[in-house]
Amino acid sequence: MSHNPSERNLLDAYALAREQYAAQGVDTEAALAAIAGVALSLQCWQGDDVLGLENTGEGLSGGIATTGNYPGRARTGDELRADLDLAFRLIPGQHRANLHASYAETGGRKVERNALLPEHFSAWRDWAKADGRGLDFNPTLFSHPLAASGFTLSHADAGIRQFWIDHCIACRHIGASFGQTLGTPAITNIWIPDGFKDTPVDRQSPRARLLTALDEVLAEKLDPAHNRDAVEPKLFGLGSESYVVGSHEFYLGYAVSRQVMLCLDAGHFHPTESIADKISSVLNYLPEILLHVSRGVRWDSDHVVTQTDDLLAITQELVRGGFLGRTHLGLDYFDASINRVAAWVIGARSTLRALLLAMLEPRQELCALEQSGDYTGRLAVLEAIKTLPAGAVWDQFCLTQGAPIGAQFMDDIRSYERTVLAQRG
Ligand code: RNT
Ligand code: ZN
Repeated sequence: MSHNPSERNLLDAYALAREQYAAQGVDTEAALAAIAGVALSLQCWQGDDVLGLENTGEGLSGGIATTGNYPGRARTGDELRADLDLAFRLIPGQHRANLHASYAETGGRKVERNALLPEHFSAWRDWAKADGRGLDFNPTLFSHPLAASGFTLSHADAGIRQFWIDHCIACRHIGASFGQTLGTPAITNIWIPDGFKDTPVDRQSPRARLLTALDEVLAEKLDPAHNRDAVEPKLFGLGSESYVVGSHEFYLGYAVSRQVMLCLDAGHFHPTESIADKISSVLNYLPEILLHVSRGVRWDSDHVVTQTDDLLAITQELVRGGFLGRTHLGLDYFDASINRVAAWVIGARSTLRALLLAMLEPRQELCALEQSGDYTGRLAVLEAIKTLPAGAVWDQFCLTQGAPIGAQFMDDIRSYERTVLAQRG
């Protein structure tokens, strides 16, 4: 059905591209080696519309939402892992998986979130271990009766606050157990939905409570070889339009003063505000950051990531600034209106391609122009390089990694949809 270029043609195209880039002082082989070293963390929650495996009948809450009812949603851990396996096969490179606490597997027994243990994630851990894959983790402070008021770690009730503090502490231990077993630290990221729909009178008390709660969560020092912590700010959510306790300023101050990672989610700011410009700022004060690569359309809609100017601005910053080694890259979107496995594959491939594009810039030439004050020349080069044959280098990357070329991955997705997803009823 698809008309694939022959491998010979791809190799020829790459040889020409390599020469053309070399003429600009760009080493495509170095770029290919660099992109092969980038690990993206794939959000497990794209596979099941953020519903989790607790089977409590709680719908998704917390001011985030999936729309669409494409058939084939994963309903069990095994289904979700099988779907992820396919996605990983269709994405070039070696990548990580990102779990939420709501994906615990407790063998049908109800285990409260404050009592979760590493053993409730043993299937995930064994699965990751078998593939040499890293795991990242997130406490789940939504879709739960004790989050129904819209407040968790900043709740005015000390008992509810304590429940969520204990949940987050349990999650850090689960993250550390992943890191220990898998030999690569888990990034455990705390995002809470807390906020008000309408204008609050007291903006300070919830923030003071959140600060104290976070200090309790993070009190125990864990080996950074096993677990590293991140906090994720947000401007607003559905139902928390007027006030979010964990705002950007709140968490920026928190992260810097406590030296934990800040998680910058591309959808969590004003629609025209880019996280690209924040990276070089916050890295003056923090050793590492976490990014949630996402695509907001008019709001924090968590659309599948595509190769937009917004995405390119982020990847250019990471590469130009030499920040990749200090940045953990997670994908964060959830679309239930298209094939969910394809959603992972498309977003991950676009993110990697955008990174590769940034790696193919003639950095030395651009920096020299800028340093000499030749901003006309800088603009001319930045525009001219947009049509260099980056596609041939990307194809070469896919080829050497045994990943499909172009949209060829849809062949496998369609056959999986017929044989597996369609059977899920
Ligand atoms: C919500 C945050 C958060 C979630 C996931 C499910 O606005 O972006 O990262 O998307 O934890
Ligand atoms: Zn996020």
